[in-house]
Amino acid sequence: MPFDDSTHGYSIDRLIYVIHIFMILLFVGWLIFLIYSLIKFRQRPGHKVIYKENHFKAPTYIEVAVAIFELVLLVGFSFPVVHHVRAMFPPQKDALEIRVVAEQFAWNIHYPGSDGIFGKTNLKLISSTNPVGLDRDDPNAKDDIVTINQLNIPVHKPIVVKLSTKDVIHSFSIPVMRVKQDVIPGQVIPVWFEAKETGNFEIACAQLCGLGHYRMRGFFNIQTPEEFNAWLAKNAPKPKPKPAPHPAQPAPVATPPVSVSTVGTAAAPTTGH
Ligand SMILES: [Cu+2]
Repeated sequence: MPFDDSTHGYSIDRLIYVIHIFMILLFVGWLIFLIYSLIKFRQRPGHKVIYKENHFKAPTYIEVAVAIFELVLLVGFSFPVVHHVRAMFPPQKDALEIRVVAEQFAWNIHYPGSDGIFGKTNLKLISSTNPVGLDRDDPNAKDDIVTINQLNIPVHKPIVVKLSTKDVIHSFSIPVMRVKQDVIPGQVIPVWFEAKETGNFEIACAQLCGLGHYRMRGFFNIQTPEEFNAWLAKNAPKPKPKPAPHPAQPAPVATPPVSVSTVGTAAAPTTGH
């Protein structure tokens, strides 16, 4: 298992271990039975095949025991984990909400900025320099931060990531957070996690989403709250510089218009001779 840095990771890991131990037991049990049958019922002189059904009690008991154990796995282990990880979202006031918009082939990561409110986005504003279509005229958007393939979070704080995609199905995967969620066109899917320790890790796209799939490697940095705030401040949009007042200058001397036909043949000014 990869390093587990999330508060809920142990419950997922435990479930995976229990299922694997159970599968190993089943595999070994069936293998022993298969080898036993191959030897016991092999063709040999003095033994004839009997085409008659025999009813044994033992297989029925074993089958029932396996079914009961699977039910325990499902109800006792899986349901609580799924409930905790997928339904018990942290209260909004305690969590940091981040939007992640997937596209071929990048993760666009949108932070609400210091006001904690996401600015409006608009499909029509999406461009190569504005990958999430943020409306910078919206007052709430003024402090919003958008990064590409760079997800920074503070440690010991619940993080809610709202996942969406511009094009195809991607899969948002952070192994150290035990998070893997398909990102579906037309849907906004929330996931949450909380980091236990600081460190630098990676985001992967876990669905083959096209030729550039491999490029959807993102960087996932878990920072101390101080480092995170400093990072936010560093990446905050700079206020637009006010246009400098026009200095009182004489109007530039208008150059005489050059007609198109003379451009190629116009002689260079002969000043300085
Ligand atoms: Cu992808």
